[in-house]
Amino acid sequence: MDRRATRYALVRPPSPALVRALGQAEGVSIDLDLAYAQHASYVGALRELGLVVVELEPLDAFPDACFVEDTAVIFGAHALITRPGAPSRQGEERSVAVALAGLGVQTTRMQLPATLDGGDVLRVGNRFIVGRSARSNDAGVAALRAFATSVDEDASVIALEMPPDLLHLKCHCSHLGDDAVLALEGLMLELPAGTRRVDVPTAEAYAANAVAVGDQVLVAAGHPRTAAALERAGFTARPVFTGELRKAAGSLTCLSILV
Ligand code: CIR
Repeated sequence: MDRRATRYALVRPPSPALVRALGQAEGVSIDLDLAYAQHASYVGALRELGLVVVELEPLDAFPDACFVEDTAVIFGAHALITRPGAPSRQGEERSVAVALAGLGVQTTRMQLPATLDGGDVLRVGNRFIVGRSARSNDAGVAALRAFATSVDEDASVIALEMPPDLLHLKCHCSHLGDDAVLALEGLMLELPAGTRRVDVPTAEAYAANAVAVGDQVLVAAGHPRTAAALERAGFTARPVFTGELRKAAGSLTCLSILV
């Protein structure tokens, strides 16, 4: 398997259309200026981790386009370009595919009737755990399996049924490198032997989605018990504020694709 270090972060700033993004609760409104500022500070934090940030153009025709993670699954020098599960998001992936190809990533396109959101895919080494959700269907899981095993014949893909009220698997867990995960306490995950697990208390569930680069972890601000658990496990927790993006069901990993 390709174990190159992460070098690039692909991001897309929100456009004014963000106010129409999916997943907003009744009566909640997004402050666009604050959303732009929080996105910019997230991007700044990625740069501080030493990543080269590639910024895609905002897409006004796609209110959810800043949540780039859902459009691609990276595996070493390869990417599966998804068909996002929400019809209003299908098409976001086109410019992501072009940008990834420009970085030298080998891209594979997912075909009808498959749908899959990158937010449903947790990878630990060459094991993929994928949420079967309202966004990611059986054909999407099969396409992920075909992709993963074409890159590494020993790769495995395990599907996990998501409860209807959970948008994505990674709302409740995230990858901390090839041998560790951050996960909501009680979440059952079939992790490879030897994987370290850092548990997130239920009261801080939103913080289970974090972005790790080496031993540095961007974690949602205001979740001190999760930050402390990460520090105890040897990571450095770096709080970032994404409250306005959270109003559109966004968390931290969804705002970037790490290559
Ligand atoms: C959506 O519902 O598709 C967006 N409003 C939020 C997507 C969040 N994606 C992610 O966490 N991977």
